Amino acid sequence: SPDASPTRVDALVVGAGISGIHQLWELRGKGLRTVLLEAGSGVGGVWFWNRYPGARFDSESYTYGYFFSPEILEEWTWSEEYAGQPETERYLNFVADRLDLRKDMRFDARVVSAHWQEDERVWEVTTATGEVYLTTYLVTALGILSKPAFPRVPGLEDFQGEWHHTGTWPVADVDVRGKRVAVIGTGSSGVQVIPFLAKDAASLTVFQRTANWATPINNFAIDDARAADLRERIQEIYTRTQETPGGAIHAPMTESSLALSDEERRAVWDRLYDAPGMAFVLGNFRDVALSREANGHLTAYLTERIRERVKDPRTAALLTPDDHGFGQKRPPLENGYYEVFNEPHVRLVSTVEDPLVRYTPTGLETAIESHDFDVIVIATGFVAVTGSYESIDIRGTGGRTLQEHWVDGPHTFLGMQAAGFPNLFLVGGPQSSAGIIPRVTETQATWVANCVAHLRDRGLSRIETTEAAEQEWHEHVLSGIEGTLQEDASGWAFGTNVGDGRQRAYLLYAGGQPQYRERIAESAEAGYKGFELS
Ligand code: NA7
Repeated sequence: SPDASPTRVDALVVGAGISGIHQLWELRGKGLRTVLLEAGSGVGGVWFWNRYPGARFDSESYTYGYFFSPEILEEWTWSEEYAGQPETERYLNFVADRLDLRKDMRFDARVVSAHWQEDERVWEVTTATGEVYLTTYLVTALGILSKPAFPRVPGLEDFQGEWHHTGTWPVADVDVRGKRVAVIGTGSSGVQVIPFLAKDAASLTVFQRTANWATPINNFAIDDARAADLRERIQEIYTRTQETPGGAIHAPMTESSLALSDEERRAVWDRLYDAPGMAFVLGNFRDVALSREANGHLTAYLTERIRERVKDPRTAALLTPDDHGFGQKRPPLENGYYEVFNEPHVRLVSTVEDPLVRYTPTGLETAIESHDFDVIVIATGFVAVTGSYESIDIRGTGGRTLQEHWVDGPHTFLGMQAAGFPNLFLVGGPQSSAGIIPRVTETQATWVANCVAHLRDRGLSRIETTEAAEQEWHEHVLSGIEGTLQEDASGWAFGTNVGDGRQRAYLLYAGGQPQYRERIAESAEAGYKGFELS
């Protein structure tokens, strides 16, 4: 009840996703009284909420999971190279149980505010049900893709049918058999869910604003021999993830694609197109990310592949991006996506040609047509990275809100802290992540636990970064995309997908994971340079 006295802890973690779970384990390992609050009713984060059919890793399962625990590595075996959502959710539940983490987790506990109390040097954290926690250290592990973004189309409350956002899919099965189904959005989520909906629906209408450069995932089952081999090589695999920019086993090829002949390039791309996972995306020629000409050759190649797979030339043309190069938006991985559009009951509508106007009681109205649907699936993505922070009233010194601090886009030092917000650590927050997020957040979770132990061991209880340090990091973050095709890219990594007038700001970190790890380690080794300790 709201009158109950606050619970006092040393550290509080928000979020029981893959990062928060690890953070809880690390803090507990330092002997800190730690509690974790989670809005959902179970562990998993992204893998709890995104339970739409077809939701799946597109990084190798074993490079996405945890490496810190020998027990977990020994006792868990992935069944597929790219595990589906149910398996990943099972995995995270297994970890929570195996490491006995559940006893410090509180579910259905949505944090609504966190206010810094300078006098007592505590964060006062309040949940939607009025529970209050006082904590010396606050760690947000909110996930970079957790706050759903909706089309700015009125009338959803009028729609009498069933609707679901892919990012908050219900636990109960959604049965679309024999139903008229709509999907809005063709990013990674749309591209994953569409083939599954097409299989069961009586009709499927896909509303596409922007086509994406999707390439095949080429998933496969992990048999006993491969499982044994992976187990044997796991340290080698881990070392590889620590060396590549994206924390993946794939890394770009340094040779110039422009130095090759058309035939030579095509041979490489044919091979990558048939290779599993992110090989095509992350293992492509480096110059594709730097040179418009190189990128143009690649998109010409992919345009041909789309034409080969989609029978109707007009549909194929609509499915071919005309507004961005390969990699300027995060490319989806697909399994039979393009072939879906050859089926007679599937229709593609471009909302550029025929914009969505409103939801109606029976469906959706576009500028030129009225559509009836039983189910509408909203696959329009997320208010990425900072969106989850906007849902919490976070106030630092002097009552200043984090939203005020970030009004021109996020400002942090090392992606770990914001000036004016002492003892608040961001794990998987802005200006720190890109690539395989758990490979970044594991580094951060360890760093945070070491930092807190460092303070405790010296009788200190306050750490805060400075605006000067933030400024320096800001420049460093921007330098990571300078001279690359990311400079004029758009999409969720820049917040431009939301369409609410927010300023375009780069939300990720493009300097590569090895450099990121180096930077945060350097600061720690220098006694937490860029922070004030007291
Ligand atoms: P994404 O990648 O942001 O994709 C959302 C899609 O929804 C994208 O195609 C958007 O088009 C589209 N969209 C957004 N608003 C509208 C409206 N109003 N009408 C039509 N279409 C719209 O989110 P996902 O959930 O697919 O994937 C997120 C990440 O998760 C992904 O990158 C992986 O890292 C995992 P747009 O391109 O904005 O024009």
